[in-house]
Amino acid sequence: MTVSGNGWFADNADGLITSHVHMSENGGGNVAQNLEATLYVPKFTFVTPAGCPVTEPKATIASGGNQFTFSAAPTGKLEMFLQVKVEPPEAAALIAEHCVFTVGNIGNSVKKWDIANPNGKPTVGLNGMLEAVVIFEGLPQNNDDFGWKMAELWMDGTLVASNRYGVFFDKHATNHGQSCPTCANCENWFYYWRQGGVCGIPFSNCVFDPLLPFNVVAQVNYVTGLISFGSRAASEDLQSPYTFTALDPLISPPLITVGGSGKGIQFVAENLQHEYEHLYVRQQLNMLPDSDGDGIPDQMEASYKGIMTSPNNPDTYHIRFRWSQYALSGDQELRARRAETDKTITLHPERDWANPGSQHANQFGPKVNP
Ligand SMILES: [Ca+2]
Ligand SMILES: [Ca+2]
Repeated sequence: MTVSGNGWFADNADGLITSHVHMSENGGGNVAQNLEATLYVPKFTFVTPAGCPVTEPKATIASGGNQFTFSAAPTGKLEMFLQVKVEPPEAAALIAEHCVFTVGNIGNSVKKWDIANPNGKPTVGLNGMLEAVVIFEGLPQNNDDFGWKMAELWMDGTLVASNRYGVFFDKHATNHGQSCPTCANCENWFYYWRQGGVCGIPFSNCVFDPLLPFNVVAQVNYVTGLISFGSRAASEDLQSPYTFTALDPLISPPLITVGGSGKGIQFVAENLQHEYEHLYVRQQLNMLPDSDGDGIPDQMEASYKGIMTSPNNPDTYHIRFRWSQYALSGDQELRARRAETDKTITLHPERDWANPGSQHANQFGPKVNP
């Protein structure tokens, strides 16, 4: 006898099923003498989830997926339709009673098996499928509660099949359900990326503001130091980097290129560095003169952040040709955009569980280094 499956059991005419029968060459064992028994050596293969969620991410709602995302409903739900194919298919109905599915917990999200699948007990589907539906209600408290999980099928206490899958949150939904320390109705990316230390969002002096005008990605209040992010602070700037031209022949070089070009968590970090830069030069103004009133003190105009601007021209590189609001502070905005490429904020794409995001099939933002 060759055993090629990953479990076995015997079935006889009286319906007796046992997975603990011992066979020997001369017909011994504990199957009653003179009874016919059929020995099954079933093979179990996960159909959903299937494949590697890291190297072959699939977010399909139909069977075959391996990445699952909480819905955007006020109480977010994550539903998984678990399927294991049994070969030979006729064995599925015989062993279903002996099998149970398990799936990983998702923090404090509430796990509920479908009424047809108490405690993960499978039902028998077409073509030898063992199936179960499990639902998680409510998003978890912590960023690290998302991520890679394992679905398993056990038969009489023995693990017979397993497959990894990923759990994600809807990036722009506001159903994290937790009391955000600064803004309870912030979008999920803001809550979880900050909670999980994914891209440098500070716990103090930083809020999500849903009322920011569409053309304002982020802004800083110079009096309070409060940085406000809008929904688009986690998107990308499709036009950046930008090149500007100084018409003053004394300025070198005449062309300058500034601005980050990151997406997702990297764009958040770039926006943070941009606003931090505005705050920094404003603090210098408390001590230093600023003849042209552009927010860059006179003595910093010559070379600060590797940029030469005129102490007598607030917009040396004519940023106002693109954005008129910077006519009186172009030289400061130029430095803030240069700061976007400082890259002094550490990014953790391996902790980004947003959909779309760094690790999702809907890939957005920096990928995890192999
Ligand atoms: Ca100045
Ligand atoms: Ca200037």
